Amino acid sequence: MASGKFKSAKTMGGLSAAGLRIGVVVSQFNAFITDRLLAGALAALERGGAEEKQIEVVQVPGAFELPLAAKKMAAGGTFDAIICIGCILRGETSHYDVVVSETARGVQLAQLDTGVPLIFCVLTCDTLEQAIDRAGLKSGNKGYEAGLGAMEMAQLMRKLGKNSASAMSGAGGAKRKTRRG
Ligand code: INI
Repeated sequence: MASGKFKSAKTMGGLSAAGLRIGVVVSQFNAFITDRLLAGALAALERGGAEEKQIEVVQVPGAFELPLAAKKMAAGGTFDAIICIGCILRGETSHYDVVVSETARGVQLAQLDTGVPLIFCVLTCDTLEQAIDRAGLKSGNKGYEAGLGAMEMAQLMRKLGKNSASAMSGAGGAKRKTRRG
C-alpha cells in the first residue's frame, strides 16, 4: 500500500503526435485483420493530431519479416516510434509457435538495439474469431491501442532524454536539427 511519503507525480509520455515522426510496418499475411489494425493505429495517430507527412507506412509479407524492416527504419534515425502490425493464427503444426516467438524476440531485440520504441501490435490467436474481436469488434481495436502507445513511448523517450540508455549509447529517436545544422 502507498505510504504517502513520496510524491505521486510520475514521469510519463503524453498522447500527442506533436513533432513526432511515426513509422508503421504492417504484415500482409492475414491482411483481413492487419488492414483493420492499421486503420485503428492511424485513427489513434490522427486523434493525437498527426498529419499524413508525419507517418510512413511500410508493408512486409509476414509477421516474421516485421523485425528486420522495423530495425532498418529505426536505425535511420528519423522515427520517434514504430508500430509493428501483424496477425499470427494457430495452424495444425508448430510453425505458429516459431513465428510467434521469433517475431516477438526480433521486435524486442530491435528496439533494445536501436533505442527507438517499437510497439508490438501482433495478434497471436487460436482462431480467426479471436483475431476479429481484437481488430475492432468485442475487444476493441489493438491497432488503436498501439497508436496511443507509440505516441506515449515517443514522448516518454524525449522526457527521459539524456538519462535514457539509448541516449547513452548514441542510438534512438529521430535526430533533431540544431541551429548549426
Ligand atoms: N505470417 C503471419 O504474419 N501470420 C501467420 O499466421 C503466419 N502463418 O500462420 O504461417 C505467417 N507465416 C509467414 C511468415 O511470417 C513469413 O512471412 C514466412 O515464413 C516467410 O519468411
